[in-house]
Amino acid sequence: MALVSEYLKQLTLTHTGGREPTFPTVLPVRDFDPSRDANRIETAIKTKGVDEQTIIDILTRRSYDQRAQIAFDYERIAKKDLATALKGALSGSVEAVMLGLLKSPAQYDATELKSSMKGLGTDEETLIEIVCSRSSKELVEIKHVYKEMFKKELEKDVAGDTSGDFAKLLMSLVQTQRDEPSNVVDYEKIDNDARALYEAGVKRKGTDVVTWISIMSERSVPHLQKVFDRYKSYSPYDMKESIRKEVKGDLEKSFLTLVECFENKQLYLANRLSEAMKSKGAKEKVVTRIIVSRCEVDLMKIRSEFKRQNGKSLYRTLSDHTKGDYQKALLNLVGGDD
Ligand SMILES: [Ca+2]
Repeated sequence: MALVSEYLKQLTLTHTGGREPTFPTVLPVRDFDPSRDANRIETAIKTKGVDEQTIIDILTRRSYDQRAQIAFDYERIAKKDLATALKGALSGSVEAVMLGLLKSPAQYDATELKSSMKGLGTDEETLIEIVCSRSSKELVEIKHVYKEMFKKELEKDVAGDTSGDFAKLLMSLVQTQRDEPSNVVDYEKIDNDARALYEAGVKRKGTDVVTWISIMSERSVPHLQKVFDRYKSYSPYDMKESIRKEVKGDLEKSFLTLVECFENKQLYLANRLSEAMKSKGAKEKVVTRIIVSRCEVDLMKIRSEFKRQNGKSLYRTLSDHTKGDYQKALLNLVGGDD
């Protein structure tokens, strides 16, 4: 019970200022002293063989705002940039986690998007995960930060790296035209959209993808949840089955990701984590990305969905699938066992 009340207290603290409620596992530490932390990190970096433990314990137990203050003080004290110093001191997966933590969630997502489109070939899986699972508010901020960091429009990079209907869908999502949720339930519009989705797909030969894209990228999430429910009164297949029958490849994956996120985004991310850990050669990048990007957003909810779905906690599963400093860092970010 003590844990529940602690959690509710944290929720109240983070649920302020008209922002979307968050369900973080990483919270600001009390009695925060950025220059003390910066000095401890500098000592840890200079220690022979590097004191990784201290670096991990500090950076995984501060909020992003606090880490930014530490980075600021570090630069003043050590006369060099913290990210550069960490690159020299750490390596591999734990380095990726620590560098990720120096970025805000939007900066981190922007960086992941950029690297998914870098060089030859595109990492469509990452592109789909981020673009299809982030809210409009998150995407607006990601676009802003993307331009700041890379001096290019996210839209332009996405358009240059994808093609066909897949490109059209991603572009519509990146343009963030989604309605805000309304207090008024428009039953006529729900019925019209459900019928339009059916007529554009299962009812006809081929698929009118443009209609699917416009409905799924412009309507609010609560509206779409009701549309997919209504959809079942027109179509013999539910929306996800219809997507599997009508389209293939990256377009199919994107539509499925969207529908899964409309239904329960944290369950989608929990399943991504679970699959990434099951897959041979453990997809560390996926595990790192989800935990780092969501630890101050909704990782607490992802944790409960994970436990509900797998019967085993995220904490225990990570303990079994990772090791060393990387494991320590992830377990700190996950925050506890369920
Ligand atoms: Ca069809």
